Amino acid sequence: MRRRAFLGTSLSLVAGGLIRADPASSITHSRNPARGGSHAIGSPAEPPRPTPAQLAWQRDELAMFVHFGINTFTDREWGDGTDPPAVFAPASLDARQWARAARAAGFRAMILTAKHHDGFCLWPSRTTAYTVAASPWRNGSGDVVREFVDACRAESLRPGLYLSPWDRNHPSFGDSAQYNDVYIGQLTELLTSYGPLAEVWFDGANGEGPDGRRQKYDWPRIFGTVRNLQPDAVIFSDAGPDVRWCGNEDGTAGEPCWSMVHPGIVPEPGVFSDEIREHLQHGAPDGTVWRPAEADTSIRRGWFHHVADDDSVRSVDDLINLYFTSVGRNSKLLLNVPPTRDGLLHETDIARLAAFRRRLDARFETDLAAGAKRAWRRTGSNAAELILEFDRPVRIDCARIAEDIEAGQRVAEYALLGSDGIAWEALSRGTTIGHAKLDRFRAETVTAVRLVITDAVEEPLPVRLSLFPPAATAG
Ligand code: FUL
Repeated sequence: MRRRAFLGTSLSLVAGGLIRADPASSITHSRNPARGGSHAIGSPAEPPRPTPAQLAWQRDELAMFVHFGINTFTDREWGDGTDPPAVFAPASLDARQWARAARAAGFRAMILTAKHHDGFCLWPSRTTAYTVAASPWRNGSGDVVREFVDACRAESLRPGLYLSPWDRNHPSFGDSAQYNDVYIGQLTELLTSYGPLAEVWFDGANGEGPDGRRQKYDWPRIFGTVRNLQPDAVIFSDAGPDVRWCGNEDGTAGEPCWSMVHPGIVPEPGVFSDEIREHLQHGAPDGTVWRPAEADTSIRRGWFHHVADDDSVRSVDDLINLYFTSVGRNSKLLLNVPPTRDGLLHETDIARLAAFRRRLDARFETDLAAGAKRAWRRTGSNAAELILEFDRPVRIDCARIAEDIEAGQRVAEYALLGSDGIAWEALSRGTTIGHAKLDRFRAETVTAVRLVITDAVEEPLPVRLSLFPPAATAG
């Protein structure tokens, strides 16, 4: 459901604004201090490294997206901003139920659509009358954002908020300077009233305002406002500056998936081209900033809950595949699970999430590599190998490989080989590793395993390798 400007050229960022904070470009570069490491030919002079906030973001691995708002009640995906607040009437909204389901399924963060493209604010914003305060819910004294962040904290989830730049209700939308002030006002309310946020999510979808007016967003000011008010939050958008979109809404990161990018290729959110899509998917081995990819998708066909989709919630197999193509490709999975009109997650979705967790736990329960004898050796300036020897034959069909990304992402090509004591055979081959690379392969019984790194952008450092036996139910 993305609608984006499809442009081949870079746009210059809009200047001016009330709160003149760091421009995005200086934010981008100053937050990537170089630390240690020798440089292989072709690598940047100061190789990018993750900030503590980016590290925490990636280590979450799973975040739940919560699309909820006017559309939930009108059975739409994109409201046009004309639906009356009176339709917003969840009978039994319980954000704690969302958070409990997320936590039980192993999610570590949760992101709520505080405002979607229809402009309806789930908190009582002072910038517009189009909010929950004008709805019958809790007699107009409710605040979904408050209940959401409280529920996240009660369940030890890190809260994040989505604030759609595109606003189909606000009369100033399309009058760029005026709407930028409104948007900064909304952002400021969200960033100052609800405690620490882990992530602020900026959508790239952007249609026209009244009479076809095009809004020019002041991205430097928007990103600067987040940096000033929530310095520990990561900022997500197509263009970062901290976390980038993976380039599709299927929950599928690219192969390779570098955490480094060239910031000039993705100039600002909502600008799209084939080149940009490729870059978002793959990043670049010589990218100059650290900007890992987030893979977002929905557990249902739509982002919002529709009764018609109740029978087509993703299967456990499908969710497991998603995990392998996102977390398992050095990305993070942001899985949308939309509440119903009651304000509760649907029982089917909850059951599916619980089954997903059971399957994941079973899949990764027994790390057979834990008991193996290990040897790591460098075999060249950008090559190395890890050898694992078992004291008895083991049957394996899945590997988790991990680099210590605090020291950057280095490996560019590898092969995983297994030996039955007589001959070596390839189990899997890959390119990048990063935070996690998950490989599934035909089950083999082996007495030794070699991870052979044949290319790296910096001197390869020891990697972690875990090996798993075939699960009772394949996953
Ligand atoms: C898109 C939006 O248009 C969808 O409605 C949804 O919010 C998705 C996450 O991003 O760009």
